[in-house]
Amino acid sequence: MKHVIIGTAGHVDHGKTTLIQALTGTNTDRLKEEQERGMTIDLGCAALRLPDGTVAGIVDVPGHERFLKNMLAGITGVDVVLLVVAADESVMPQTIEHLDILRLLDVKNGVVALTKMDLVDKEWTDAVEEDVRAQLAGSPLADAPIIRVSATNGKGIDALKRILMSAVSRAEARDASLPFRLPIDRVFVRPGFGAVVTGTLVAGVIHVGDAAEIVPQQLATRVRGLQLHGKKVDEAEAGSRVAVNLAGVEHAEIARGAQLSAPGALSPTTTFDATVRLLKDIARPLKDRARIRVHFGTAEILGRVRLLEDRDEVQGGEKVYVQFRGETEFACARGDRFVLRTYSPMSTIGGGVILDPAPQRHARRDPAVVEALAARERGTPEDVVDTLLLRCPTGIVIREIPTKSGFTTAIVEGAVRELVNQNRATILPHDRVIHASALVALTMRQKDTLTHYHTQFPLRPGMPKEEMRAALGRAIDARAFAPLVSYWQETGAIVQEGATVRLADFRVDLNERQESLLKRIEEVYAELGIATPTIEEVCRVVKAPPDAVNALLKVGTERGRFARVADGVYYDTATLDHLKQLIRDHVAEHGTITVAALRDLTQSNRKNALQALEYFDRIRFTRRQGDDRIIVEG
Ligand SMILES: Nc1nc2c(ncn2[C@@H]2O[C@H](COP(=O)(O)OP(=O)(O)O)[C@@H](O)[C@H]2O)c(=O)[nH]1
Ligand SMILES: [Mg+2]
Repeated sequence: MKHVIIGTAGHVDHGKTTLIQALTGTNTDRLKEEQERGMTIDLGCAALRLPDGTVAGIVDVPGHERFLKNMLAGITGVDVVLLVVAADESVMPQTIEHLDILRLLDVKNGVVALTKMDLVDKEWTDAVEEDVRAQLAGSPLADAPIIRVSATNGKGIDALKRILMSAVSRAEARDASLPFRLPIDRVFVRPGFGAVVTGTLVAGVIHVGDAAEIVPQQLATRVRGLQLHGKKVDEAEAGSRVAVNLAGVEHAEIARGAQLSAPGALSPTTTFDATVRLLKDIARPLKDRARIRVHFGTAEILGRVRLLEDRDEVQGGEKVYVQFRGETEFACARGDRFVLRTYSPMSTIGGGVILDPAPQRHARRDPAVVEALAARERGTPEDVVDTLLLRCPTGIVIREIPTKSGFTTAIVEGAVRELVNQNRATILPHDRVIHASALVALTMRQKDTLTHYHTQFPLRPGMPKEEMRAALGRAIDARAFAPLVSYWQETGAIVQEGATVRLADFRVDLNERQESLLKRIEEVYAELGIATPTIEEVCRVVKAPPDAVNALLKVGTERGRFARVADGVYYDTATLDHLKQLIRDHVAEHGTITVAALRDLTQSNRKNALQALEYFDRIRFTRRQGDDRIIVEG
């Protein structure tokens, strides 16, 4: 199912909140102060069930100029805008400012509601509609449908729902294949559950149990619970408004503006390179070093803008490359759109697109810097491959990239090399490459999984590989898994042994009771020698359950005190050494040894002697020649 967010826009008191209530039955003014003042101050949300059964999330924003900062936080992640204009007042200053913001953020899919129809006559309305149409001309909403409604008497509400439905069906689905990312717009604490953050999931899919990170604070956390439109869910997809209950973080450590993301997907930064386009009608040109406010995601960051081209100021309507240097840390990604506002008095002057979220400090007037940014804007092979890798969270075989990217093999190889040099990608064994952020996320999951396993089964030497593959997520097939395991082994994070893996620093640690039990088990084996006992026999003698005996035998084998011959059959090392010596002595005298000879030497039976010799054949100590065996190694 497609997930779409509808956001309101428009001047204060034009009836946005009342219209959302008429559409959904929800009063989005949830704050006491909002209800007392009859005015939206902060973001509110609701769910709209459309005639075709789909449910769209709604974000209701404040229209008042003083709360424009909150409007900007709310408009993030909006797919369809519902611009509300009161028919009795027509276009007002924030109608225009919000339209500017929609243009700067490239929100093109919208519907205009001419509301409060019950207050005006038809002639007046026709004139207002003309006004509105003129205002929309040249904006991304130039062709948006205009619907006449009244929230008071309900006229036009059903028609508006149908128009919204078709806008929702036209909305482009957000990218669920990218690492998840949620700009946080609200943080609160639910007693007994801990911190909850809300926001619009702008990319990816989030699951209960996922490891996550809060950036720029870089707090590691885990998704404890998820709610979508007030209902508990196990997962949520890009384009949903979600409430996320987080484990292991204090709500006081988080605030609006931070982002919740897949581990490693975002890094804290104070600087970005970007394109900026100024609105046509601005009071003053934008000067180099001007102190400004930048709004992206749900954040507002103060900082200075450096003009990178050979100029000291920019006029209205012009487009330039800039470096923004923030006064605080923040999290953003390439491709994020932002709005620029002057420091004081606050007014919206322009906006742009982030081209590099973690650049070096550039010298101004350097044509090479400007050329590099222009190339980034066009989309270099590295950028294209980078984006492709982000969509393959378990990595990709390098030779599959040319067809997926449209670049030649040589260009792809160059781009991969460059990404590896910049630590944005890592080459795995088997000619695979993986995005650095994806590798960080998988490595964290691997570590968590193994740590959990070792805690749960402290006596087992390692986790079966297949079990670990399943624990890492559905998406990891055998082709993706083997190179990762080899990579982790090569980097010293884990050790592979047979069909199991363990953390490199994990050791089976026995307590005193277990140590003494292991010693007693060893004595039982040493005493019986070649006549190896069954597990049941050992259990009877040492008075311990089979689970414990089996686990300790594995530990003993790990430590080199036992050798496993078959399921449930072991020799202790002393017995093996003794048998080897007997065989060596016998062979020294007779040249070979037979089953019967070993049976007599050990005063045992044929079955035991045969089992021992077959074991020695297997470990290539002896080799069979007819009825005889010779020694082949030490
Ligand atoms: N007569 C009439 N009044 C309306 C209508 N819609 C909203 N209002 C009133 O307009 C005022 C502002 O509405 P509100 O929804 O808070 O506007 P917002 O600031 O855009 O959210 C309130 O007093 C509403 O009762 C309508 O369709 N008809
Ligand atoms: Mg309102």
